[in-house]
Amino acid sequence: MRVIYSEKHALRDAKTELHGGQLVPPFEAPFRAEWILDAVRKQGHGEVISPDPFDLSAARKLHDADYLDFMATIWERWVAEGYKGEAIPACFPARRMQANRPPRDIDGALGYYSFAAETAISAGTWEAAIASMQVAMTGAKHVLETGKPAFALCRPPGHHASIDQYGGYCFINNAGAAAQYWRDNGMRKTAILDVDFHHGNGTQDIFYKRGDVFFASIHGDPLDAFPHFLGFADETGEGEGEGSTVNYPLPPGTLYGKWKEALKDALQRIVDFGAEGLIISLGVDTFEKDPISFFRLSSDDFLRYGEEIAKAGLPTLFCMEGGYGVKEIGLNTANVLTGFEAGMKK
Ligand code: 7XA
Ligand code: ZN
Repeated sequence: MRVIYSEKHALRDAKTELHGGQLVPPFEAPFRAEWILDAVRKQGHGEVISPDPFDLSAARKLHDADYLDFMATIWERWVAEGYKGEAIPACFPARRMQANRPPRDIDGALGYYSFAAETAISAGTWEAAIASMQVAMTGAKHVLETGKPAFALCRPPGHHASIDQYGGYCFINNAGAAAQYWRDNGMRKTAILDVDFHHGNGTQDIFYKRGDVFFASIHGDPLDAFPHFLGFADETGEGEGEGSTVNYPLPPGTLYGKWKEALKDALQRIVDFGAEGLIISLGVDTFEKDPISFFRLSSDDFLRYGEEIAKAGLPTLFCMEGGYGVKEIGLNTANVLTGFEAGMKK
């Protein structure tokens, strides 16, 4: 399978994450991409290419202009303020406050343009985020031109980045940019299936009122898992998007059997929708040993579900999202791709 990878991911190298009341080294760190790249090469998915230099025009159709301007300038502003640490939000527009006036003050702006506090902005973050979007879009281009699958080794991930907020380690919605590329280049309907452990709140937000991009997400019940405030089963889309969002919140301890039922249902819904292409938001934090999640998938389960996805028979792009801490993140990612290729041959 064609793999798209940019060394610029390493520019995203924050030193802090707010976790359990402490500033710890971030779970979302450069070694992740290296481990994953090694493993996909080991399983023979070795044709690795660099991304094309896509500009932000697709991202401008997903994210508000003022959000993108904020992201492009926040680190320089933070340094100019004289702060010594990394940029972390601390004050948010919560219930019964007004969320319609972007503050001039930098602390206010950080809270306005984010939805959570774990993700610290550091030097190079924005450049890496743009490269990650380019990785996804280059994968989308490859799939559209050849009809063959591709793996976009995106880092930083993207599925939490909403119309106007970053968080959950995400800044630009990479899968969304890939879908937008397909839409802008002739595909009438497309689908994003998010199999990361965490709900893809950003992707849902972006496409919630659109009828051209179906969004399905299988994830830890938000009552028990980040991002906590979106991803419930009663969220089904709005306006033109009514019926084109589906959520499968699942409880702590979920094993592959139950998870697979959701997967099969989601794939059927995507086929019924008439999607001409499929983007998988591929997080491997559903693994039983993931340090921040609570599903119980084994390494073999990743092979099996790769095969299931292939049964949909759609041109498919895999975009990397989460998966942390343990060496198996590489094996599990490669297993999905290997399983998918095996499924294509059946
Ligand atoms: O898919 N999203 C992630 O893997 C990021 C989750 C961030 C959780 C932070 C909870 N303190
Ligand atoms: Zn995740």
